[in-house]
Amino acid sequence: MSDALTTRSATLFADSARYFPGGVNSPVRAFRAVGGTPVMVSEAQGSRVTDVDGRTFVDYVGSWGALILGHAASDVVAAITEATSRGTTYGMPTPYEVELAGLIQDAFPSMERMRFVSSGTEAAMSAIRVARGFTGRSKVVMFAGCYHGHADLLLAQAGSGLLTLGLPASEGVTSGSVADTVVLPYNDLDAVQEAFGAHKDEIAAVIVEPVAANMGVVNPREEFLTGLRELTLREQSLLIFDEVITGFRLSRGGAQQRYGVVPDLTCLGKIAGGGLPLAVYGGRADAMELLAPVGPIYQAGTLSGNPIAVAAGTATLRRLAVPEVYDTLERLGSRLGEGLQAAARDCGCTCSVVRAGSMLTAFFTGHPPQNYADARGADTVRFARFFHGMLQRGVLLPPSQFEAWFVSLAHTTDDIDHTIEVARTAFEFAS
Ligand code: KE4
Repeated sequence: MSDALTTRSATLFADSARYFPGGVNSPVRAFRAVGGTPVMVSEAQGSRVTDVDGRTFVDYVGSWGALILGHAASDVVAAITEATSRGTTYGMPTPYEVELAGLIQDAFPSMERMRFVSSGTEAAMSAIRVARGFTGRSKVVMFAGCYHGHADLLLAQAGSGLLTLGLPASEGVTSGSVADTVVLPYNDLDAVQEAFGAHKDEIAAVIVEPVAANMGVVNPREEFLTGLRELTLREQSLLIFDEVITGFRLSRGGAQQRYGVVPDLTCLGKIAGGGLPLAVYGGRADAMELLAPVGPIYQAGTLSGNPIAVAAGTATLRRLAVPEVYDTLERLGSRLGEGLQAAARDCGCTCSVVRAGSMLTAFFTGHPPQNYADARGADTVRFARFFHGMLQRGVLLPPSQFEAWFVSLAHTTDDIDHTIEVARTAFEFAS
């Protein structure tokens, strides 16, 4: 394991645990899925993070996908600095939000109206509230293995039968909170069809990660997304694409551009805020105009549309408005994905690399997962050994088999080739 790497990290992490449960402000950072002491980051630049022990790593966490330009991108830092000199928050409308909204709507024309919030959780929970208010219905379909933040109604796991209502997936979430949540297998259109039959005229929305990334990267089967679109149109439910990860990642217009499927509502986050606390939900004007102060659906936020976060998002989206950037991301992503798969094959290691653009997951399983049950079959013990094999050699991966690696525009071909070489050794170590 990497404890030898983390002497000062270990000391500081022990200190952190005096304040924060598990020593972290978000569970996955605690390395519980891979063991060892977490990397305690002191700074980051470009494609690299540096820990408190002075160790530098090629970083594929990228703040969980937010930093598509890399760490401390100069134009983002300049925009934040300039915005801060004008004040940090006003609690009043600003022209800066209008400019960012224009950049977002140019990339996502389906977002006829939108609201800025401070997290992906807020975006998803608010989008569902709009869908419920717009349709007058209460039930929500989601998919096992997809994650839409930690709002109670979305911390649900599949009930006993496929069509039974959700069960709490967390202590503290009441059965009442998930009583209207139906959890189905990802990529299973028949199950969705049956759910609409079992809950006729009761389903307000279907929410989906159009390319799943929270069970590791799992691509939609052919016709899955178009099937969801057809079913929700026929049943007069709203289709919500949670593009908090895929938005501006898979293409400038996210998965809905890549797959040509237009949802009724979209959630964005991470990249849209340039790595600062900003997320977005929006879509059909006839639904979004039901929001206060225009209509009867309430949603609010003290720091919604915060000008510093807006500045970071604006600087980021301006950079992404240059079409060539997605050619670069595709080139780097495919080089990494193909190199990793070849390295695993050469080492005789059972590993399936699943990629979508500049994000990927190396599953320690024989076949690319199609859903959560498949993904859960991956060998997490061998992933943990692989993770530490990489960490010890200066490459930081997301510390879980069920997360995505993210390539940024700051990663170089040399970074990718170095990562592949290190992976050859780490695959051996994991075997
Ligand atoms: P936040 O509330 O964490 O800003 O966003 C929730 C969310 C919503 N939708 C999708 C598709 C997401 O991936 C997320 C959050 N992603 C995780 C990473 N898998 C955040 C990392 C963490 O929880 O620390």
